[in-house]
Amino acid sequence: MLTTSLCNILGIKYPIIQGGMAWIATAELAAAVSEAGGLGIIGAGNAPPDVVKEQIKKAKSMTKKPFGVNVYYMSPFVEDIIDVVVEEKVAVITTGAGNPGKHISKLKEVGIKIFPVVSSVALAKRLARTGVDGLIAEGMECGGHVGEITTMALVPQIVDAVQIPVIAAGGIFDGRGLAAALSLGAQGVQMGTRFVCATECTVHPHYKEVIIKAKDRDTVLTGYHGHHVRVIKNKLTRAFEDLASTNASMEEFEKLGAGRLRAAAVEGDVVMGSVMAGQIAAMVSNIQPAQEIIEEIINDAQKVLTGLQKYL
Ligand code: TUI
Repeated sequence: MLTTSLCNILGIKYPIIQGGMAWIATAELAAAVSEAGGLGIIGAGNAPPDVVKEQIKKAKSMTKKPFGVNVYYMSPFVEDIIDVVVEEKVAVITTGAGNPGKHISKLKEVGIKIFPVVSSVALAKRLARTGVDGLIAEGMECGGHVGEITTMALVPQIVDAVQIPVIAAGGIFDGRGLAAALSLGAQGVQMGTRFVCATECTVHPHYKEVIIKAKDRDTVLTGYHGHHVRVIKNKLTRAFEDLASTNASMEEFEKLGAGRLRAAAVEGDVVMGSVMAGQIAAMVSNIQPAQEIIEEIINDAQKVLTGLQKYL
């Protein structure tokens, strides 16, 4: 059986975490992933606290297994979201786009585990000192907001820099990816793009179709001043390129980007919406139940790891 320290810390069967994608990772997906033995995550994004509370209650009605919430630190509601996760005593939070340091004692008081996302060694070291339970090392292969370092280079550097469990994210699709992450010293993986195409994911069907059709070079980094977002190429990304060639201001980039993820994920506008996805989108070729995805990955990782022993 493929288990790691992450499974013991979180009380889960398999070391697989589902990415907490804003507008995409709803209670239905989170509950399905947790029911299948992984850790499902509700993406709070910029949602107001009452919506997040309702999502948590819905997930609790669908599974008795642990699940988590991703807290997006750029949200205007971040303080209220922390209050909601504390009230609801969710098992774990992952955090993105900011430093959860000031909330750690409040979260720990009610036994909530904290796994911040990091994309650099300096931030990993800083956050490890605040007493978090583990770190999610996100490589630049990921969809959405990304750093500058690839998963292959980032994970071993962070593993060597901290004493807490590290979860690898970015470019992981199957059992080979899980086995590779474990080989780099990670205690598990986080996957976003593959779970977007889970049957239980409530994202608009057009979003899933675009991921299924994507080929190796179909994602691109858009953004400005070190703020990069990986999305699938479309009319919107070409508009971003045109804007970049005019030396536009940050405000102009923000105006063009506003509301685009919701447009793609909820309305299904995959032409002028922001279809965030990782580079492994090219490997996603069908829609499968979360349980099938997880079992396939675990079985294949076990085969890969046993196969490797022949060469040792
Ligand atoms: O956050 C992400 N990925 C994202 S966020 C997003 S877009 C969005 N749109 C609407 C609503 C909500 C979200 C799409 N993808 N990844 C996690 C991540 N966080 N990667 C890097 C970081 C990060 C960056 C800076 C974490 C901390 C940090 O600074 C902390 C400090 O104190 O310096």
